Amino acid sequence: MLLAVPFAAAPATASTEPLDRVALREVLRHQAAAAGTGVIRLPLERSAAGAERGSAAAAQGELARISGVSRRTAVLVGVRRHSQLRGVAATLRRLGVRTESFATIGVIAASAPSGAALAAALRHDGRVAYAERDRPLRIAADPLDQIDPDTGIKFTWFYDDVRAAEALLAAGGGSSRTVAVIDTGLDVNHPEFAGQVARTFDTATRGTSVTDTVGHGTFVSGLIAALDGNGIGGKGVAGATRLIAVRASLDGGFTASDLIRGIDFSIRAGADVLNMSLAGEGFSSSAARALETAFFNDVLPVAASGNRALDGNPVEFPAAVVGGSRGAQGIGLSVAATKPNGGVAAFSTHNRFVSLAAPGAASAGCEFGVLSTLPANSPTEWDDPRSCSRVLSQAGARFAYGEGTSFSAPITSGVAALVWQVEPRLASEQVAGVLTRTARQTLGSGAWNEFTGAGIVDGAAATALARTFDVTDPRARARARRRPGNRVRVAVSRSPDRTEPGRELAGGVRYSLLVSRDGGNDFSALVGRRPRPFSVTVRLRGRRANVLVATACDRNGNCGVRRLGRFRR
Ligand SMILES: [Ca+2]
Ligand SMILES: [Ca+2]
Repeated sequence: MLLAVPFAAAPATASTEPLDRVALREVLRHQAAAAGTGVIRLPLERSAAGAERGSAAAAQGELARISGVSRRTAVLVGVRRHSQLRGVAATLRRLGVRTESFATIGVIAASAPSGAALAAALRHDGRVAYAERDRPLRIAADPLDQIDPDTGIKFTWFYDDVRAAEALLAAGGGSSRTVAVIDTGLDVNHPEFAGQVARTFDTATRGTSVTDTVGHGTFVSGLIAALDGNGIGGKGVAGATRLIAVRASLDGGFTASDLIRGIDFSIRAGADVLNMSLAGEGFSSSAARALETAFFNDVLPVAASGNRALDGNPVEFPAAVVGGSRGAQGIGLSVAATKPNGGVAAFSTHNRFVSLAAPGAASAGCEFGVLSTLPANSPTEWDDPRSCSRVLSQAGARFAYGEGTSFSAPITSGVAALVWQVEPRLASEQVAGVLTRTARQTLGSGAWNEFTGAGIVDGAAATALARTFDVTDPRARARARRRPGNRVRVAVSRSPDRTEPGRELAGGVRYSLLVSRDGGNDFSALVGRRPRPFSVTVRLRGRRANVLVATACDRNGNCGVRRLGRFRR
């Protein structure tokens, strides 16, 4: 399934440094807990310095294209600061523009009678970080992606391949974590999902009906949560793990705003894993903001790397936003597809953002794949006569094989939920780290490569590591003293890393100093990721209180936080 978002902005978000982000999240979490607030807003100050910097020319080009649209046009507008969201929305409404604000990610979805007036209003508005088109996207599931079930190999080979049984045993049969599947919907009446669906949401109507006429969302969901031992069909890798079914598409086509609405809903609904079995060219700053917001709320995005290796192998999104570069930690996982022999699927998109791999392809031709659930309603894509798949029926329920990185992502999402169950204190990117560290490499020397990433997901090894993973933060130690001339002297002391008995010690403590110039709303790194303690003199700025916070983070990203106080000029 393709998400062809031909946006102009540069794919620059992957360059942000994970440990700074982790430290900042820890500070924001402490703050949110103290204030009793729920969802953490994306720190736009930091985001503006990272994601959008350097794309000014691209942004101007995008505005010029918006300006050239004479009919009704849908645009996504990113503000520089959260406090500006209402004002920018009001400005747009005065122009006759319909607006929908996403307060947590600092984005406004706008629908304007024409592009020209909109572009004119936005071009010189200092509150606007960027504007980008929200184009409709095409359905692009290849009918040849499905296969004939008449093979000699086990229906549920993918389940054994990622050692799901061992992972389920370690997790006690399932996970209390919730996986949100942002897709084409779900057949909630399919017997394989009895009791497995926590919530449903349709991004178009904001209602709860998520009837899946494509089949893709139901298929993806079955790989995670299809019931084992109910006498029909196959089984998902995550056992008794609940789903949030988010329908972002009626026909396999998506827009960036559908995706954002789905991510925003999922974060609010308390999802822990976001499964995105959709991929396409073109980078959306707004979708990147939504995914960064997921990170700050401890939600793990898992995305299909894409199916276009044989079609020019373009870098595809959202996978390239969530996967780290060349095996480094990102905010989530970009998942490639492998065959029963462990080799990578020929169609599996490969690039430096691929994190790891999971089953999602046949041995050869179109005669294999992974088995999952189909909705009762037809015709789905699997019912298309051009598809080489045979649909199986059991007790009125339907099943089929499928191929694609679309199906590797949910297998990974399901195992991620199990890892999280074994060690609930893991942060989202630590769950990702556990999966990549324990992946079984099937290609090359064992090191990361752009085809299978760190290797194939291994549920047994991952849940074993989760039991010994260091989740204890170093105790941050620092002092701040007022100095003449509106200065504060900060001395950061050494923090030996800590862990629990019987666990690994992550070590490698890095020290940072964060500052807020506006009383504690927006924080940025004043000193980042030093390997040794340091002292620094901070000059106070602005009219509002300057808040100083020291952090000490170990190699696993466990951060101790020490608030040094509020200082005014
Ligand atoms: Ca079953
Ligand atoms: Ca530690």
